[in-house]
Amino acid sequence: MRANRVFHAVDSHTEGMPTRVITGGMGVVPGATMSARRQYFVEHLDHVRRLLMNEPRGHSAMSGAILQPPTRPDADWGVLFIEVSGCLPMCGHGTIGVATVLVETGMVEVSEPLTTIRLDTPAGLVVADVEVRDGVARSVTIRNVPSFAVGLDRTVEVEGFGTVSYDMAFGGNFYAILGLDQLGIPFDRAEKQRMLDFGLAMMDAVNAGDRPVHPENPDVGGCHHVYLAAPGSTARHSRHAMAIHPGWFDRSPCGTGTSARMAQLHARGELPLHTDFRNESFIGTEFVGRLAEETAVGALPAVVPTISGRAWLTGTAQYFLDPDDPFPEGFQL
Ligand code: PYC
Repeated sequence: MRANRVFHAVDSHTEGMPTRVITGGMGVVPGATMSARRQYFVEHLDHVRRLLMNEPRGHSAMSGAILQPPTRPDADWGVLFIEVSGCLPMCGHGTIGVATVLVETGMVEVSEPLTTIRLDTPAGLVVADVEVRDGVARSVTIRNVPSFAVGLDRTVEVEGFGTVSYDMAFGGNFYAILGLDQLGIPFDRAEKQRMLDFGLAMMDAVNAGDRPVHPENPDVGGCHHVYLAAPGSTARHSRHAMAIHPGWFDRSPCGTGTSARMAQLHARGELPLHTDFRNESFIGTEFVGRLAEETAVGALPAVVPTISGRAWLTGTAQYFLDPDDPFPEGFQL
């Protein structure tokens, strides 16, 4: 065996969606904040993301997180979120996966029945409350970054689909939110290609026009996620397919998407604080969200969401890069 890179990983899934947690082999990414480290990683180290997420080590819907020492004194660990799509500011299913891995591998001090872990993410501090029984993480509730609606009832011309109306909201990433009934596409896995085609065309149209940018962090911008709500979805229980750039669906109910959806429903006056919101993924798994308090981001009214879900460890691995490997950054088909 020859390797000029070795990465240590604990693999997990959160309600069906993988989080490959990189626990060693990365070193400390330069930067005074996790947002600055994310920027540095994107500019200088993105080949590591591609190696770990792309085929043959990953697949077309792969997702992961790189553990780092925190950059702030009130956090236990720093986290960079990586995916086939890029390096996200925040990832809800990834945070639930990271918290579960930290508890079950003993990388944090564990207390039962509740272990609180404070995570330094590029989008800000995220607190994870892990319910622990017999050393096992049974469920995780994260307190996400402030989430807000950017615009309601916007319209955009989407090539091949006509004029579409949507809401834009932020929950750690930006989400275009609309009902599938508007497109006449049934909520059926057999229709997944049509949903993806629409989602990607929608992202292009939004980013060419009303491209969203975070009011307090210009490095966070663009719409790469489209929340397609199933017919019959309500402000208490929503089913959806989440189309993500460059062309895959979240298997989990998407923590940042659930946060954005709750911020949108709150802005519409349909979801009050302290009320359960059940969000179902395309494969039928569920997160339960709640809005803990109102706040503001810049001039925009915002809410602080909590998201509860479960994750399971699926294995440990060391990923090598052989110096003769013809695909040192993997590939996508
Ligand atoms: O859970 O926030 C999330 C997420 C983002 C992209 C995939 N999952």
